[in-house]
Amino acid sequence: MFMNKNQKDVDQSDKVGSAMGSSAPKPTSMKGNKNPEQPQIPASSPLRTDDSSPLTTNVGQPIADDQNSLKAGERGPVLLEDYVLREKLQHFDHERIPERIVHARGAAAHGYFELYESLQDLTTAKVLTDTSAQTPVFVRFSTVAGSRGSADTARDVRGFAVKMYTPEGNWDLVGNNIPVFFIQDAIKFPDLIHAAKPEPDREIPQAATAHDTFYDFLSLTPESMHMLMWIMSDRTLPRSFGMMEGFGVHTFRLVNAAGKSTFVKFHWKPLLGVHSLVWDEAQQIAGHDPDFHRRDMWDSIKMGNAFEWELGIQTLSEEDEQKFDFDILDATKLWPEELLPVRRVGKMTLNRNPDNYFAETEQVAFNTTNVVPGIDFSNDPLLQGRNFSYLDTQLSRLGSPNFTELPINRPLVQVSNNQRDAQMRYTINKGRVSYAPASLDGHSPDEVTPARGGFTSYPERVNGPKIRARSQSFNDHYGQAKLFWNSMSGPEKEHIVKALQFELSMVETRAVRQRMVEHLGKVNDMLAAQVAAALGETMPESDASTKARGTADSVDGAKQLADATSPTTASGGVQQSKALSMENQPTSPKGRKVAILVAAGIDVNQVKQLQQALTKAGAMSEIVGPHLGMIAGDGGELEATKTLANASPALFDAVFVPGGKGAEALKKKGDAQVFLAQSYKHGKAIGVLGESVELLKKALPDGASLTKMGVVSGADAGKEKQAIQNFVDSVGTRHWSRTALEHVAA
Ligand code: HDE
Repeated sequence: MFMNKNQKDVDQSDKVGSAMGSSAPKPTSMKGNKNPEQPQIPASSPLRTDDSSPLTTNVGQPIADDQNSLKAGERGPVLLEDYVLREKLQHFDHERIPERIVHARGAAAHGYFELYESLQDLTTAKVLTDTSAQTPVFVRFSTVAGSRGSADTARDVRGFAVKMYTPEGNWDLVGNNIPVFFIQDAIKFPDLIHAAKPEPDREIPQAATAHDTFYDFLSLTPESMHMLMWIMSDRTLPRSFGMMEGFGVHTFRLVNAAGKSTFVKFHWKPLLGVHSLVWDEAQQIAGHDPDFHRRDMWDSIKMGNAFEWELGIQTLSEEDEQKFDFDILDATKLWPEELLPVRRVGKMTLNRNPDNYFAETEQVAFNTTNVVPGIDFSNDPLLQGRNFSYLDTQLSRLGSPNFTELPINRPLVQVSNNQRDAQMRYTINKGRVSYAPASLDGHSPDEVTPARGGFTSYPERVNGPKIRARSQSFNDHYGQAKLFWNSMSGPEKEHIVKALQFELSMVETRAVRQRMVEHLGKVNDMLAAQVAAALGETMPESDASTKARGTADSVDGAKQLADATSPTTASGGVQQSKALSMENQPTSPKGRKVAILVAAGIDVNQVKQLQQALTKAGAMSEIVGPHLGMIAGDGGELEATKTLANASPALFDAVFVPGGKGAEALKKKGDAQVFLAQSYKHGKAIGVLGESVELLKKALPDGASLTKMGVVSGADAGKEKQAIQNFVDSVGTRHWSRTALEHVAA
């Protein structure tokens, strides 16, 4: 019999789980799990092939000719007998599964989670108590509204779904990069998504909320106002998946060995800090590189820059459930960190790219009900609805209840129960018993008591009438929207204003625009006035609105907005929360990308020094030349990997132009000037040395700040080294207070 070379190593036994793809999480890293029954993943698997394998059909027959179909004569008709052709085309015809109705576009990576300190006072979950374990994880990031083929940088919430392969089964924390949600009850979710998705008659617009149906729904759903502030903020334009926070959103429970329950909110805090793009950049990137985020993650991990987050928890005792002026079961509310601080308890590292997009990233199936003993649900009505929805979705998406047997979805621990059969059953169970109670098989598998680690639901006392209603305590819809607005810096507020001006200007129905302005007026006068002004709508006269209209477009806009605050409610007395602003986030050049503009005659030593310093700092760079390939410079040659025609400044975090004669040639190039002007306008670090200082001057209008706020210029010979280091240090930072921004033509 012919045997594929990968097959010969494989354990061919019919033991449960004996054949998992090598793409599955590697159990070897799970130090804590000593279960002898645990399936061993073979180093190679019959499910995996590589390019050097002999070509076969799907049942292993060797194929001699895969280039020509079987014909009756060289010029004759193709024969139905050609099973090689039919198998290949039929496989192809069925190569897609239904895309996710939400979160269709995503990218994922493997990694692991390590706990800093045991949380045994709060929970029995091994993943949160065993500090010696390294728990494998698979994390999928996604946009919500767009289809699979849409662009990464659409203004949208990002999904942040974490699957942990723990010794007690899989724990899925299916969260977002925003801590709250649009609606309070799951029964409204289909309406929300129908309103956000392309309009059903015209299938327009793709991956965008800027249209009538979305704002029609929001304007009639005041509970969405807090979330609206978040989605109009820079949070929906992340610079990188690795520079986003993650949130479990809902209130969950932790339950300890004594059966005591504590409410908990989960957070992921990125070690690279939280950073964003600007809207203009995001739009350009959608054209230049729709795969921007997935490429960034792939390249970063490939070059050894793992993405890292700390797991944070906010906890609240059962006794304090009713302590605040917001309801902890309401997913449109966050717990201000000033009120309930985040305790950082562990670290997640993503350091391995998937082997196969479809087998892993597309087929991974998250489910909010995948919790482990010691973690339980609250009565948040949004979470309760999700607890039905995810399994239901996976059944229709993956076509069979056996999707849990796919390598990426399989837990690393033994699965044993009496469930059998169904489409695509992969496990070969042995014996006569597939029911319980059963004496024929020694009562195996048998239930596990809670004392021995079996999952048991927290016995919360529930008593109430059967009723379709919402608690009064869910009624405040503007308090935390104000808290968020108050907490933003001037430039962040300006970005929110501009986002709303843009989005609502795309709404054709005037009544919807007006309703939205009215809602904004309940958040902040000046915010509403500025949006109203751009829409040509009127606001009731007030001091703030008159003042705001006067400054709608002025240089001082951000400064004045910084002072525009509103007294809040539903926030436990916290009026402003530093944790909500991105202003004070750590910055570093790590994971950033720098464009180095060059032309013949450029100073090659400066480029080499810069590249060295960037590599040391964990940053990437590309040489952008007049053409691809070698460019002769002063002191050697450089290889250009991009050209001004295919490298938009939007794809880079900073730009550097070395000195030397080449600067003269660049000065004559409009594209080079636009490159610098746009980088300036978007607040990015700019480094110009020697002769290139003149190029920058030419690119910017009078009054632009040339020597500070992220512009590093070194005209003096001998000071280049310091200038290069200063530039590298500022690569991860945006400089919002630059002057003359509105005069920059880019
Ligand atoms: Fe989801 N959501 N969702 N969601 N969600 C899905 O499941 C749903 C909600 C989130 O990378 C679907 O497998 C309902 C909140 C992420 O594969 C579906 C409700 C949050 C992902 C579904 C919500 C999320 C999904 C579509 C309201 C943040 C992507 C495909 C009750 C806490 C997971 C799928 C991945 C995916 C239903 C609300 C996050 C249809 C009914 C709130 C990150 O089952």
